[in-house]
Amino acid sequence: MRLRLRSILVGVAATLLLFGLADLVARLIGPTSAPLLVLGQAIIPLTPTSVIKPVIALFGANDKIVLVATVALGALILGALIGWLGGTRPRVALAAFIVAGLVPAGAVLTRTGSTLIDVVPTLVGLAAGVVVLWVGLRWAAQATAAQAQASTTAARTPLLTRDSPADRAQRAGSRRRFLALTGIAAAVGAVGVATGQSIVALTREAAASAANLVLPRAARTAGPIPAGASLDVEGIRPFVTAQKDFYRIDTVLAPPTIDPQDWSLTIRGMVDQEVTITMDELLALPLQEQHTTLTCVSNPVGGDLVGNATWLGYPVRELLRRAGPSPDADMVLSHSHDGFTASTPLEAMLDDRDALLAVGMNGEPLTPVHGFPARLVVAGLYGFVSATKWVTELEVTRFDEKEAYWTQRGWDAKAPILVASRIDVPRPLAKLPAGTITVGGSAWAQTRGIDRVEVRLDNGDWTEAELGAEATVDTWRQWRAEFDDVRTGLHSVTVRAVDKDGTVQTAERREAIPNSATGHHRIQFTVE
Ligand SMILES: Nc1nc2c(c(=O)[nH]1)N[C@H]1C(S)=C(S)[C@@H](COP(=O)(O)O)O[C@H]1N2
Ligand SMILES: [Mo]
Repeated sequence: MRLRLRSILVGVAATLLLFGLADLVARLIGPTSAPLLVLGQAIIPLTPTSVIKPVIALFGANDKIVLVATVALGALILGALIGWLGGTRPRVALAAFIVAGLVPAGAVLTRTGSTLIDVVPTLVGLAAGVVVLWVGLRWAAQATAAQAQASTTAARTPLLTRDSPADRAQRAGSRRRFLALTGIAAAVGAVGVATGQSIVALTREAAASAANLVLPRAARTAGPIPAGASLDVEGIRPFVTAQKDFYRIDTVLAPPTIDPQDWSLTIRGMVDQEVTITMDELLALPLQEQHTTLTCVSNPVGGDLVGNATWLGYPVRELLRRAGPSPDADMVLSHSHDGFTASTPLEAMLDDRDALLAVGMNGEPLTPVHGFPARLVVAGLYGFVSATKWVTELEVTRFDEKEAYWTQRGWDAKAPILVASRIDVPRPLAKLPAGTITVGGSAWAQTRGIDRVEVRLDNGDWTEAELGAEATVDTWRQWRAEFDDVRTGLHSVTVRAVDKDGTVQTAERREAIPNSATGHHRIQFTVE
């Protein structure tokens, strides 16, 4: 093995050890001190829109795994480069490793709410990494030198073997101890990353604190969901989305752990008086239930970033009234525990759509990933401008004064949900028996309601689909259609919806930024 290759191995092993050991130590101190997690989290707000956009479109809710894997890969590559450098300049490599290791340490320390002890896992990992790098680079040089000496000796005196068994043993020994060092360091690192599982641990921790909240009954229940809202189509997405199946989009690797007893919401800014409400106070208010479909602006045409639930909460309007918003204000900038913000038109929080400060979802407390202990739900607006999870503050302000998280990154400041529809069955590229083909899916135009859904086979005429009963104008509607005697071969089916304002879903293909993707969902299938 060449020196460069050995040095690269040392660099990679030292890096793996840094993160893995730190992850293990973080289990004792608290998962938010794990450098891999903190580094991943710190990078999210810095990631350019041009990178986020395709990642969300491609990976959806798996974007977090992709992010952490990318950070880990980046760190390993940097470790490899440092090792490579160490082949000739070990001191420089060591300095570079320490400087690079101080980046996660700094990220841990500058995290809001972190204390000095949180940096311990990173420093332990860094110290172990430094030792492995330093010793490993020396041993790599010795193993290589011994090898080189052996081959030059052999080359100079091809006939006479001056290579004694003692020399050979020493060479093998220096190679062996080098391999043992890098192997053990890499193994400890890999095991640490695998068993530390800081993200999983953090999510579990948050779930445990959420399990204790008992919700009161609704003072005003939502009307029952009509039986006809669910159509009998095999494979269609259920009308109510279970919390565990509900899409998740946010900018945190793991949800914050919030004790409901410590939570409060403050309304401030352009108001007559600041108002703060605690969880006990909120739960003592007459809560109401509401069926509302939530939609993400990043949902690609035909995508899954949409879900429907029955929410339990208190109308934000009533809380805003207590504070008395200024007549000059036109926006509510909601802030979350983790620093995310959303800009919602003040009007949408005051009108009769009953924007909710929600604590429950489908009869249970919110799960941590969906905003425990409280979030906003505002019908008719994409989640990024309305549905703040872990909400802690409503700042009454103006659109010409403040910008929300995603608006600063190129998305619109106001984003009403566009009329949209999706085909659930048949699945793309399904193979179907000849005869009658059943097509089904859902369509939504929150606050206006769906007027009709139209489908067409191949390039045929648009025909009207059968609609499921409407629960409210704020929920999606299922639809189904049948095509008889479809001949064998490849076909396509296309869907479009029309809302009750008469707006026809546009066929124009547009990307998600700044205000959601558009275009008709079209799938292909084969009749055999
Ligand atoms: N605190 C916080 N709230 C947030 C977000 C976020 O990143 N952080 N994302 C928003 C976006 S973009 C959407 S689409 C919805 C998604 O809510 P869900 O994850 O419960 O489906 O939450 C919104 N609320
Ligand atoms: Mo979103």
